[in-house]
Amino acid sequence: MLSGRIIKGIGGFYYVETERGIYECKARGLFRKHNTIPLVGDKVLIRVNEEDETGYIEKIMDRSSQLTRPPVANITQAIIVMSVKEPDINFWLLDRFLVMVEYEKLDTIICINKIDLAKDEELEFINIYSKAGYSTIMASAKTGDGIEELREKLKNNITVFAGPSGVGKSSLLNKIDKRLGLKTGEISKKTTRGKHTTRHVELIDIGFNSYVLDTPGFSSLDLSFVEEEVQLGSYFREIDKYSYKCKFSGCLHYKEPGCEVKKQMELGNIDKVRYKNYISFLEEIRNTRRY
Ligand SMILES: Nc1nc2c(ncn2[C@@H]2O[C@H](COP(=O)(O)OP(=O)(O)OP(=O)(O)O)[C@@H](O)[C@H]2O)c(=O)[nH]1
Ligand SMILES: [Mg+2]
Ligand SMILES: [Zn+2]
Repeated sequence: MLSGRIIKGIGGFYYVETERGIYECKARGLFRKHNTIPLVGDKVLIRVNEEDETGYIEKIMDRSSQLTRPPVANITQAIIVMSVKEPDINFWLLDRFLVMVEYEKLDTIICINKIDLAKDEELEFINIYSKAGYSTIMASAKTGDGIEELREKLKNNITVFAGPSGVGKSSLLNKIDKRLGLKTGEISKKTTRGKHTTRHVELIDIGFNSYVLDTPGFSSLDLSFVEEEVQLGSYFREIDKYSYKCKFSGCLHYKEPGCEVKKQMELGNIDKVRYKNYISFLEEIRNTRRY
């Protein structure tokens, strides 16, 4: 048997990269029975049919991580891409992405693209996120700003690029590795939204022991994976940092007295918009739990 990694899945076929090349493989019925479906990113063992050079996936190795959206395994790092303009940055969505990657315990980088379209003072918001404890990169696929920094971060990682449609995920990847030639799209002049140019999930080998995953943009993100309201605060780094000083353990930083998080917000150490989004997500989780 030959070991490899699933880099793409289309219509029931899996493309497995091995030291002998890429094999088109089918999964055995066995997996469906046990409720494990092979995912892009999976390390697998395949049996190759020498006659037609196709293969069967015989075994899926244990996963170090598993995302549902996009469906992919063994990711080590997420780069959340937002554009500063065209489309305008959406903080509500950014904060939702951050909740997801914190939940998945992935290393996270916030990448703000299209800085060529903005004035310096329009980029100051990023301090909120670096102060909260996130790595940030300001980039432009057009001018090449930030590209070297991104390239450096990708080394020895399997990195997913996630973010809304039209923010420039594929454009950034094309700039990082000139050989990729990923399809990129126009922004609709009317809505300044992207038109979902990238349609499937594919892991791309860019050398240096690194893979990148270009993903189709999405405009919403369900938070139903957060099971308990009380967990939510731990997915906001700056809220998590102060919550140990709240008067009540299990404080939701909502209306409780003696709440350190609210105090730090008043002092300006926690951003008001981030806090507002926290409260809005908290209410959402609370309302979907009430049957
Ligand atoms: N001005 C400017 N335009 C950019 C930049 N990066 C990308 N664009 C443009 O933005 C549009 C969308 O870029 P894509 O790379 O297709 O965006 P995407 O995030 O991959 O979109 P989906 O695949 O639909 O999710 C294209 O017209 C790009 O030329 C940038 O840094 N500056
Ligand atoms: Mg794309
Ligand atoms: Zn509190």
